Amino acid sequence: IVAVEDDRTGTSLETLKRAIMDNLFYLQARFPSVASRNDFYMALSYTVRDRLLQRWISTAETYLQQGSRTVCYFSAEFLLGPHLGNNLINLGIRQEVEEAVNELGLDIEELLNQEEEPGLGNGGLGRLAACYLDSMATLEIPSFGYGIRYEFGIFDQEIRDGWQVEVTDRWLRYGNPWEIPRPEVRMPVKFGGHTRSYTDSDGHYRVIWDAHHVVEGVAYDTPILGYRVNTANTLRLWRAEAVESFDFQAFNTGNYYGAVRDKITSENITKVLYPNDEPLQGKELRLSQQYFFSSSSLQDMIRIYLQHNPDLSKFHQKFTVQLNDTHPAISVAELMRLLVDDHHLDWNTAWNVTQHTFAYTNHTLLPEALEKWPIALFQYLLPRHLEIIFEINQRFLDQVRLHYPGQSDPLARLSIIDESGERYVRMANLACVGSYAINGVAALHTELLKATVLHDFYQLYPERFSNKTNGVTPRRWVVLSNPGLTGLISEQIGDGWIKDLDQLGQLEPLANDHHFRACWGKTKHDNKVALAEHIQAKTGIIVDPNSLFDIQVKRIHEYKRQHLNVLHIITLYQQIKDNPHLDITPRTFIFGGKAAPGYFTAKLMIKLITAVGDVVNRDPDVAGRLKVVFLPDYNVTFGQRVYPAADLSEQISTAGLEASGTGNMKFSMNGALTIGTLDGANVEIREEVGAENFFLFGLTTPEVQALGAKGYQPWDYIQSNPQLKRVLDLIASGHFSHGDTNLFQPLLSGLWNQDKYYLMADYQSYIDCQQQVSQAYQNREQWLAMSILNTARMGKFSSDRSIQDYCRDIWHVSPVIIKLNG
Ligand code: 26Q
Repeated sequence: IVAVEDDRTGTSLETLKRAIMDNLFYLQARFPSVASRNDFYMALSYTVRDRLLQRWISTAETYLQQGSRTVCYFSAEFLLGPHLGNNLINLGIRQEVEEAVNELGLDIEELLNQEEEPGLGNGGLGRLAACYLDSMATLEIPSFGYGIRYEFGIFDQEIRDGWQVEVTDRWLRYGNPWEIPRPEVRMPVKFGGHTRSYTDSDGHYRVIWDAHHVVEGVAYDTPILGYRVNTANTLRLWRAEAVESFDFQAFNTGNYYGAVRDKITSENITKVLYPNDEPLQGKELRLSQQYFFSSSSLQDMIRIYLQHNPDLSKFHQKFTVQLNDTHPAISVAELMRLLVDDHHLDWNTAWNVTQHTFAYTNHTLLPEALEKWPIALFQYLLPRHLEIIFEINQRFLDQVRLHYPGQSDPLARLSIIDESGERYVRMANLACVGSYAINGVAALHTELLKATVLHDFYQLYPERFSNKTNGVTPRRWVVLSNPGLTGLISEQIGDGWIKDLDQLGQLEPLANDHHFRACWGKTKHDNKVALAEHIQAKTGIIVDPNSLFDIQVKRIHEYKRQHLNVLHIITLYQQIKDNPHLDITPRTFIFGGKAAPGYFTAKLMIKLITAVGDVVNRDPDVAGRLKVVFLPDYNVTFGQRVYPAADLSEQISTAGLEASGTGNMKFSMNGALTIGTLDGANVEIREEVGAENFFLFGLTTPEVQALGAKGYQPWDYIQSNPQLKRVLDLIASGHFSHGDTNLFQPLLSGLWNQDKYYLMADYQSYIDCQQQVSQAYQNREQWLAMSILNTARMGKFSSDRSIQDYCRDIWHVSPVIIKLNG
């Protein structure tokens, strides 16, 4: 007889098999003979979860006892990707579980594929938050993630007739074995109404906020296990529930229908993720979401703090909050409100706490992408916060005036309130004023921040600024997604690199080793074969694994210039049409990415890619030498298939516009070479891998700026480049649109007239550079050496390095080692 603990935490073959069958019976209520694949997935997931919980509980107990300084990562998005495979890797039981599953007559790959990924983010920013949670747990840093439990995550993308169609993401449909609901952890969150003030018996001025309605935040926890450590941190996501208070009932007497309708309105707050990665228009529901999760999280932190510490004036010594962009920036005003109105701290003490609690990460340089909310909306939804923001602003501007006597321009730019037309609250300004640290996400990005969008704040508070170059977790992005490469590397240098990525440097000498190159090439080829099979299964398109896999996967955006990639494809196509016997490096162009549903031009870019593919893939002159594939529904799961199979990584944004990029890092880690501009983290990747192992093209940021300043005329470039003109004309002729000459006009006239993203200026440089890529690929030995060196030199881009930088320079937190209890 096995004890309960052994039974639920043991990892012997027999214990695992028994646990899976127990969970199938007692949690899914199924016999094996009637169980579906999903039932088995659930049974296996609960088996793995049991083995997490022991660590999770020990971690929570240790943090409580030690009262260690803790990081809270506030983010409106956490793009986690599937849990099962990752937890198997981090627990170190992948092998044992695979055996147990086999002996039960099941297939581990099938079970892994059963998981519906939690797509609680749009792209880079949300995925960065997920990598950071993995690294914080692996580095044993006391930390919480705080965010929103969206019932519907990022939409599923289907392609119909070449166009994007959005389908609701019902990820919770069959249950989520990885979350633990905490119905007893509930935070009231107020909205609307009015404020009034009075003076209390001790002569203190007090404000009361009589809200229009209250919503409750209910906690749902997901354990985040580190790699081969006992630390399992918490991601706490909030779900909105209606409160049925006495008032609520009374208010709705005789109006049962109305009461239920109001309940639905409250619960709308956490229904759906906004699928835009830019604040297109200031929507009330979006601000509600931001305030809802900021308030719930801060109240939760104060509750935890007060369990051991009565004195809130030292709150910032126990907690630090990282604001992932301005989406949680309302937290600055909310912490002030909680401290002053609810906990009766005086303003100066509260401001000292607030200002020493928050740190702000900026992720964008586009001025139009800076979040701002109309004053009227604020007044209506968060009347008390507007008062607090006015007060913060007045005191802040008084300080600024001392700095700039008699000058009104810097004041107008620094003010939290934009008064140039309709009045707005500028969230980036609120975040800067309320934070002790401000950072960009790549070296170039931070420099541009200091020089442009946050220049005035840099002048005022230079000591607050620093760079923290992004990173990605090698656990998910190499070990989990690329087991072949992982095995090959570990055979040579051991497995220390998984937690210390700089050790990949030991691979460098092997770049010259003929046998190792061959093994490296074989691994890549195997991954390409697997991707080719997936492509055929999903799209019916047959691609050749011996061709160069040229891949661009990321959100569809004009500034990311997927259409520049298409111009290259059409250029090659035309060369083949001119000379069908042309000796050309066979290529497979693979695209993936979602467009914001309201972003017409991005959707037209998808249609252009699929339309060009339809013609090129079928043209007998091409004879299979070029293939163009748009893979629908790019997400974390698909990313895990695609990075390991790439030869060439497309990182071709207009210089100065991509804050960092993180896909660029995932590709290089897996041995792809990059064709890219000097933008975002590309600059640092090229520095690390060496200019000779990176395909650079295009204008630099200063060149883009200079060209813009002198008056950019795309026409100059088109007129003087017959090849370019032919490419544009071929699209315009309807060649890719069944003769329809109007379809792509919006895209084409954008390029002819303003060409905001300088495609025409960068076209020839890109084409020439691609020609070098094609040549380099012909020299297989040389290509393999470059590929090995790319991986070997990627140590810097582990998110472990990023997190260590944050810990040392900003958070001032240190590891806490967790011992297992019991
Ligand atoms: C804001 C307000 C209203 C609605 C939506 C939004 C919103 C949502 C998501 C605004 C921006 C985002 C996401 C931005 C994002 O993903 N930025 C990327 O962040 C990465 C991580 O730092 C960088 O690598 C990328 O360069 C940057 O584009």
